[in-house]
Amino acid sequence: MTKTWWKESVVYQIYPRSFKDSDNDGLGDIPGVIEKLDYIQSLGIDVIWLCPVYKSPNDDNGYDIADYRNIMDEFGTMDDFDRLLEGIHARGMKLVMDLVVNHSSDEHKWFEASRKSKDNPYRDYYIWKPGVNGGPPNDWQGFFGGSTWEYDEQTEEYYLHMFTVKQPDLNWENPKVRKEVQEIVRYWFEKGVDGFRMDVISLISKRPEYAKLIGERFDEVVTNQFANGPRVHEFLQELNKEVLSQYDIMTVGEGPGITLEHGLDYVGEDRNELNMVFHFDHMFMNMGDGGRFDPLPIDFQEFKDVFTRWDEKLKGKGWGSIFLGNHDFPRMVSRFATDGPYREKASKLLSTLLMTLRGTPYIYQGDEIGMTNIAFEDPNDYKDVETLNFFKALEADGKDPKDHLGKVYEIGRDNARTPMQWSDGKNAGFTEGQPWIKVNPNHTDINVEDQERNTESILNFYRKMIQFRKDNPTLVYGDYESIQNEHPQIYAYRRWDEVNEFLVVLNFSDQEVDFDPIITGLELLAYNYTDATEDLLMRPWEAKVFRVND
Ligand code: TEU
Repeated sequence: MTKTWWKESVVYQIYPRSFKDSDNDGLGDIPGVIEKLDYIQSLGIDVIWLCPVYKSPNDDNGYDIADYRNIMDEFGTMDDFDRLLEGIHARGMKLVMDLVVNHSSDEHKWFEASRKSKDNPYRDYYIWKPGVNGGPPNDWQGFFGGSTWEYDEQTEEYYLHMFTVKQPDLNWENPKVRKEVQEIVRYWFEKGVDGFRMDVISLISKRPEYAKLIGERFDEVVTNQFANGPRVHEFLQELNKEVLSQYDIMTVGEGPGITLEHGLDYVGEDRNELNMVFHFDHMFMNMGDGGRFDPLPIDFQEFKDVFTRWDEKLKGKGWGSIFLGNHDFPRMVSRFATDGPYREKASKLLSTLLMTLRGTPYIYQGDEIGMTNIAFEDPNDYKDVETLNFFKALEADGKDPKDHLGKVYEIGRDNARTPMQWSDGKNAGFTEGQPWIKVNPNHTDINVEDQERNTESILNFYRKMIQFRKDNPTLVYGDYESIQNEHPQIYAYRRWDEVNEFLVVLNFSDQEVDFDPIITGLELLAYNYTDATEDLLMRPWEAKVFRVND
């Protein structure tokens, strides 16, 4: 397996809207990120992934781009961006941007031209179809609910939008669109950007039949009908050949619908497509029959198996990404562990998991201090378009969103979008103004300032674990094997190469567990209880990493 910088990197994801507000308009911004670069560097971060900062009407918080070469006014100017990039590079870090090119905003000039007339030169930049029997071209339902087709009176046709009506899908069949994307990517590389996270890149090639929906379960429809279309690999190989391959950069494709079976087609080292993907096997594993807002309990066995299966699949052939949350999902500690009395131990345990699996770890802002989910009592406090559409659908059904808030508490995207908790002061130190979304009241207990002072804090534990990973390349490249895989509370695994062998033992429960790994010569190196000993009587949410010495 070839060794490269992006395999050895630890990535920190910034959702700029909620990170740090420098001008007190209530929205985070680029100068706010600049203020915090020393903090990010102090964690041991190598790469920052910045969610979209381009011009946008913000129907989906920047995932609807109106101009790919300019910065959103609310976030600052291109000068601010240049200073950010300089500041990142000056600290020996790298910057990965978000590339959102499955769709643009309906306020992009291409779309404004496209919708004008059927013979407009930009018509084919998007996907237009005539209606069928007075209705939309087919019965597809989008990611945020409702038809994927919007009727446009000007030309009496429908356009495709897999997300909101303000996010029309680009037509990748059109070579001019692909050329535009190449030029956008080149523009940012020429500026010195170090890579891209590619939004829903698995969706760019549509199945030309636009056939009737093949099933009811949304995740199955995504995998088999919306994602992994017939030309996706051709398009990615072309982008790679024309632009990506000419720079020393990293790419990670966001891949709803990319299952184990497709993974290597995207990231196989012989494929010349992407370096990594974010698959969603663990993120969507608890989706019930009713879809996103019908969550089931987390199945711990399946959780472990997802990591094991992907490691097995990619080993020696491609590279993985390790993440437990981002701006689209609940807080990882609330979701996969516990935000009750053991929250602190549990956060450290998840950090241990992130830093000891094979694949590049991604930390989402705030997880390094153990930020938790939010539960707003008033539906009007929610801001995410996906949640708002869920409310609208309920209302259309004669239901009161208030009676269904439990689902939003469990799975809604705003859980991860409350402002970063810098201090116990006003608005958690995020802004002096009125924050665009309410701050989590628990910032009085959970905040950076407090954890900076405490040597045993979650924050300082992250610093240690990141350093631990860097000191031990075995944890990056070494082999992986799950131990006593069926254990109901413990996730244990070995990582080894010619130089070293490690055993990681994680107790995912509120109970004490007497674990016997049947391995001897264990030397305790990292742990989340200060008074930990070498035994394997694992206390609640206890995490231990041993070196195996014989
Ligand atoms: O997310 C794509 C995606 O798969 C999500 O829409 C996911 O299905 C959903 O959040 C689950 O509830 C990307 C971005 O990360 C997301 O923020 C955008 O809204 C979306 O694409 C559209 O650009």
